[in-house]
Amino acid sequence: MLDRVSAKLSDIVRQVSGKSTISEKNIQEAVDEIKLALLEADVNLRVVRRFVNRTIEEASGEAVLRSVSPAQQFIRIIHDRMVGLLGDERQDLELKGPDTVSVILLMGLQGSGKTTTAAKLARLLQKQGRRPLLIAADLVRPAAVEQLAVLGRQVGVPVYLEEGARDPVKVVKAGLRKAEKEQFNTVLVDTTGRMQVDEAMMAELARIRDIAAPVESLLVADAMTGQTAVDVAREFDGRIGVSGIILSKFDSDTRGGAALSLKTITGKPVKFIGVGEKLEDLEPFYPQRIAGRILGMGDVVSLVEKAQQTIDQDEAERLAARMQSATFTLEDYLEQFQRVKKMGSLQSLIDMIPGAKGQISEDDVNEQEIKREEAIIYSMTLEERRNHRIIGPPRRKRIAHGSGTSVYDVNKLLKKFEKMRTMMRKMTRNKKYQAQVLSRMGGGR
Ligand SMILES: Nc1nc2c(ncn2[C@@H]2O[C@H](COP(=O)(O)OP(=O)(O)O)[C@@H](O)[C@H]2O)c(=O)[nH]1
Ligand SMILES: [Mg+2]
Repeated sequence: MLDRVSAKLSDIVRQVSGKSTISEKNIQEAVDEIKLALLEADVNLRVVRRFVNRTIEEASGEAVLRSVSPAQQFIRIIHDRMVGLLGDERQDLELKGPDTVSVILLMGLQGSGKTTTAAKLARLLQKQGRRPLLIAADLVRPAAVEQLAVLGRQVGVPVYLEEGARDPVKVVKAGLRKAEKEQFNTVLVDTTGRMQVDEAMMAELARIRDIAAPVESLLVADAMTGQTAVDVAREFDGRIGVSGIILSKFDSDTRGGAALSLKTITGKPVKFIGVGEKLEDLEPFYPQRIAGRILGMGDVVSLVEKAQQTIDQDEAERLAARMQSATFTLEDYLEQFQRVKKMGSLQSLIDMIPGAKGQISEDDVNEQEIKREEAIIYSMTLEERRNHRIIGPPRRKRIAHGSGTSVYDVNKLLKKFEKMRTMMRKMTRNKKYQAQVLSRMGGGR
């Protein structure tokens, strides 16, 4: 994934990190190298210029040059800018509540991965407790309907299809009626793609959009096509309206041109990435994590962790506020995992909570365990994540089944989570303790 651009940029970061002082000249040199790396990665020229100007502007300030750790400061700026290119905050799907039908329209060029992504996304949403229905509205490619039928079967999501149908708008209408009648609350519409953006495709999509009134119109764009993906996104947005982008084939994209240009050029967030051909290969897109990966933050952990702490300051403060109001939920808990991954070290989670060292064993935070716990929480509905108390035995069984774990694992996680909450509640009664936690999380700086 993004191996080539990452190799270049992490090299630059490593070089900078070895310096004890930084001059305007060093900054200019490093920025020039980054500029080359980005251009080679097929990042849009406008994006590159903006990145360069802003980085120089921020880094040339006296603050950096006079700073006790100029290299760290500078790398933090590069990191922040990179996160900005990728879209800042994670943007999730904006779906309606479970009692109304939310339509998700999937569009894109032929071969971009629409049909596969429709099935992947349906699978993911079902795991989150929604009731998805797939509609086969690509009637141009002969095998497209059959392809979706097979994929639907594989992920266990029903597919609405009409053999030999000619009019996709009719199919979508009928599919929506079925959804209403049978209480499906999330409808994913797979549509026709062409080799290139053309008028017939746009007209058909516009008709489908008008009758389906989607809450999400997602463009599935092939990451490997670089700037073409960006141009395609602009055209679809101009004509149909795009609410978000799914970057498919991210696993094969070594350059990163699309990922790094899309947000700046189109203003549309990347919401998911396709990371393989298998049906579980769809991941939420986390700008911070990808930026970390691109810059090879894992390799320079010792140096960057400090910088990272500053970056995480807002996050830490928000979290601390939640601890104080004792509303720490499984969702927040899940967020901690992302944070741990981002920082590249599991121990850091334990270290952040004073007194946790004896209480939470190393064993509680091994990679395997984290993966399992993540799977378990992903298999919960939002309601369950926000209020774990409602998770009784039948729900535990369902969650265990959905996450491929056992009821024992689910029980274990819930018990551990309760223990953490209790610990936090104790903490919140003690002001000095709080300050200590905050500072360890980087919030006190
Ligand atoms: N490696 C990889 N292949 C993908 C990904 N998404 C889709 N594909 C492959 O891309 C090809 C085209 O996908 P398809 O869903 O039929 O595209 P559509 O024409 O837009 O519906 C298939 O061979 C998929 O397996 C992905 O994220 N990674
Ligand atoms: Mg298709």
